[in-house]
Amino acid sequence: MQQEKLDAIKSEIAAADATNAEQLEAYRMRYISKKSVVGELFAEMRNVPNEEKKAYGQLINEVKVLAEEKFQELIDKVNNSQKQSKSQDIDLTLPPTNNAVGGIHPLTATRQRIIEIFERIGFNLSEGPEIEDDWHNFTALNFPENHPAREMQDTFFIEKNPDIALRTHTSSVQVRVMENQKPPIRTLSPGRVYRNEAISARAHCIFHQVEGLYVDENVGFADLKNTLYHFAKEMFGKETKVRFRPSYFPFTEPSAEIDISCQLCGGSGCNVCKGTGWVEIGGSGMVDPNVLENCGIDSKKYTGFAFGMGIERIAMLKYQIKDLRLFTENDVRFLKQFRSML
Ligand code: 2NL
Repeated sequence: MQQEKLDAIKSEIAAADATNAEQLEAYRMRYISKKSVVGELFAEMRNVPNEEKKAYGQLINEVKVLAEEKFQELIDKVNNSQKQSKSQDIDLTLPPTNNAVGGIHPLTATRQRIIEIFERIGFNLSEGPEIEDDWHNFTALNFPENHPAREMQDTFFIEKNPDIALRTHTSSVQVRVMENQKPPIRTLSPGRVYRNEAISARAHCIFHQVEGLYVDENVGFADLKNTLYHFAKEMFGKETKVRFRPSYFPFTEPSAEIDISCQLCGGSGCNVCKGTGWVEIGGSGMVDPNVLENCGIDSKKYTGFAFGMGIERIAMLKYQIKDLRLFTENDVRFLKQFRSML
């Protein structure tokens, strides 16, 4: 009698089918839930004599496993058929959804353009760590111990080990190049640098620099000037004028700031150039012989020039961007304006 009942339930389960969620639920109510026929079989356990309990338990457990396996099978079946019917629902006459195509970030575009200009005149690229030691960021570059120039570049130090800092310029990369290579060296090092500054429209604690270094026999200030003339005209247009203003850096002697004629007013004076007709794009100079010697290069035989520029600054001048914070805020209204640069 019992066995017949169980067989009947088993064949019912084997024959069960479901094509939608309601039928699935009906199956669950009939074969899985507490009040289902299978549930009832378990409830009947208490009327079974003790000596038969074990055998009965095994039998009804088989039914339970069967019911559950079938349930999973039906769930999979209904899910799959829903997927299929969804894919059949596609209306091919609808206009396509707009695929948002991104653009090149203005800093990336500016960096790439600078690299392109210098690569064409024989500079290669070099990279180095953003976490630097005192030697590569300061000492090799002729910053004397306790010299105020070290404070000039509000450095982020590691509190526990003041020998380690976030690089304040990419000159550290060029120190590494000079330590590891022999002249002639013509290298360009773009990269991220860090200074402990309050963030404003004109300053940020994280920004980007590109530095160039040329070391060989008979490199002179005329080479420096001509290289940067060439760069300014390629980057900003051939009408651009360049002037060098005497300056000071610990690692160059002599040193000069690089100015170009104002892009906005062409030199007649406006609020971008504060009426002077000139805007600064970076600094430069002849590599101090001490720096060459610190890096294992014979300063009697070799001379070199170097320069550094802020990539944000170049991008701001080129695209008339008034606030440095725009580069890092990732406001799409700003970024969208550069979408055509692909
Ligand atoms: C600036 C000024 C400069 C350099 C960077 C340099 C590197 C070595 C040796 C000597 Cl390894 N000099 N770099 C030289 C002069 C100026 O940057 O205003 N940067 C934004």
